[in-house]
Amino acid sequence: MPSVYIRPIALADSPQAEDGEAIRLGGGLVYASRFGLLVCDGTKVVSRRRFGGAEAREAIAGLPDALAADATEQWDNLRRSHAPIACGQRMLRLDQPQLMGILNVTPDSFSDGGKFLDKPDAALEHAHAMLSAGAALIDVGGESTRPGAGAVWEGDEVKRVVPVIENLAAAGAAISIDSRRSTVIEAALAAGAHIVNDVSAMRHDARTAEIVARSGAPVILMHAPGSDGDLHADGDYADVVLDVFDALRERRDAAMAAGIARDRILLDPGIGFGKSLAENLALINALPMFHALGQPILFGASRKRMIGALSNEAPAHQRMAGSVMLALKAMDAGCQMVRVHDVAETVQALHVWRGLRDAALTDFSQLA
Ligand code: PMM
Repeated sequence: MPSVYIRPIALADSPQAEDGEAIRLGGGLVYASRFGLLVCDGTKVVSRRRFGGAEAREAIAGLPDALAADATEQWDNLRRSHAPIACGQRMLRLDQPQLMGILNVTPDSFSDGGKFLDKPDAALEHAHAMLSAGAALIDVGGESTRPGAGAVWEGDEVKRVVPVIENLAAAGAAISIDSRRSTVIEAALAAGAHIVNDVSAMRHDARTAEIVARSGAPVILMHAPGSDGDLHADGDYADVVLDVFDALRERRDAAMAAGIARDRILLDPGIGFGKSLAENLALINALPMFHALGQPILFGASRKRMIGALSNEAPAHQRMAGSVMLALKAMDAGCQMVRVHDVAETVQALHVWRGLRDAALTDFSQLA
């Protein structure tokens, strides 16, 4: 059965820059004016054409019926805006990029492992510093998912994350729990976490979907190729962009089939999880396409290995500039949430980026 994909291939500064051709991507501050329409059968590309925004209906009408319905849905999804997410008293607006600050309470995470384990004061101080610097929410994790990380007993994972979550919740912070274990997720939600961030996209633990559905909490479904123990295994892709797109669509549909409301689901291409440098780069360049899935997009590349690989093997603590660069790339692609370690620096970049976007919207000389 052939499949169809719509990929934005040219971004515009504003709708007036490309009169009648530009659409607003994912309800954010980014516009796209040209698109690629790709039909594939397995690994074979059957047809490809390019079209401007004003020609979308005509381009889609030229497809066989079975594909036209899917393409119409993707076209509508590209322009779908997303309601804010309530996190206790806070509302997370998804019409502009938000920063998620990372707090790993683990012995072995690749960049901050050991800094906050068994040091609750240091962990909380760091979380509060990220909030003061402008993080919209804090992502609390108690298990390292780096390649080859040792397994952690779920009782220990609960003990690591729950006290931190309780404290942050009492302070009114928005919190996500970064875990793939239902017991940990359940304990974290009871302790006051608002959002579930599951790097296995709810494949690791069969109970997770039921718990998320019952709680009504939003869930972030991240792509990783491996199932079970090693999330990084089995990364052999025919085309990494299309394969990750298909996999996220399948997880979105599985979540909805499990009773999770569509407006509770965020998707994440899983940069660095079972992907080579070339595959990560291809995914990052293709980010605007993921709006065609119709869900808010989270992007996380902060301090990841790919930055070291492109910068003379800089160690994790010297990857801030590369991380900010990739965060900006995600903002330019209209991603609604960016997961970062260096909150203050990324907030500054975000503010400057935001200034440019706002100025473009009122720059009528573009019409000249
Ligand atoms: N990366 C890590 C952990 N959790 N969650 C999401 N949704 N997306 C990511 O890219 C992601 C994640 C690994 O990085 P870390 O060790 O710095 O937390």
